[in-house]
Amino acid sequence: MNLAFRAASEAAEHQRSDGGKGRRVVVDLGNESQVVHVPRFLLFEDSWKYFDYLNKHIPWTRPTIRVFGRSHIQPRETCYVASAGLPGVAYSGYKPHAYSWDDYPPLKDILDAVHKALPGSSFNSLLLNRYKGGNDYVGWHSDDEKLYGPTPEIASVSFGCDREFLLKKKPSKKFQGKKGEGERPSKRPKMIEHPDQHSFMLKHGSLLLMRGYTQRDWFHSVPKRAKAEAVRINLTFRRVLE
Ligand SMILES: O=C(O)CCC(=O)C(=O)O
Ligand SMILES: [Mn+2]
Repeated sequence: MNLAFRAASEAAEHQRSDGGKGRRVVVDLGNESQVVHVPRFLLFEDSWKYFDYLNKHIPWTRPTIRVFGRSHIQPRETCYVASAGLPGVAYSGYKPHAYSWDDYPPLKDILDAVHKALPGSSFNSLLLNRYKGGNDYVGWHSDDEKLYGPTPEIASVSFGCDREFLLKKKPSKKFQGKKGEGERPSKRPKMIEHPDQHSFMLKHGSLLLMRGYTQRDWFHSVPKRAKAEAVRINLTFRRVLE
């Protein structure tokens, strides 16, 4: 798809609530997958206070993980916080210790703000990531673990260095459409064309929500960026099913 067409079609899919602060962009990825981007979710100054607190107080670790049968040091630091009594989370052969919300009270304030911005949401766990520079990254993956259910909402709040967040459609397993026999082109329902890659610049104090079938149908990543020298902290709030 050429870039001009892509820009026009994305603009048509976006709903912009207002032009300034609190602007919310809803991107329809097709097939009941959506992303909501709120570039200025938290106030700039408050966001630096959260950044400094998290940078200093979270017990960051760089665990060894297994990818395609080989051990690697995870290319970013991490920590996990969850409500008591939830089933444990595991990814890439690593089972993080679940810290308590009570240990880090500012996380509860951020969680409250997320719940307020997303009526009906009720997150009970949080994966934190710290990218110490442009060599730290998260590769292509989806958070499609069974314990999040078939249509998980994942709310991502970012602090510090701006980093690009990419979404790429998974290859489809089967041919999904069926041509009606003897149907004339003019009678076919109008199809909205959805690009199969998207990019979001996740800025200091921003919120990005993935919902619907985004984890089933799309991969996401935060690639290496030589010029992103400063530290970035990202929080992904999730709901573990009980
Ligand atoms: O850092 C980000 O923006 C995304 C992190 C992520 O995808 C994850 O922790 O699963
Ligand atoms: Mn993820």
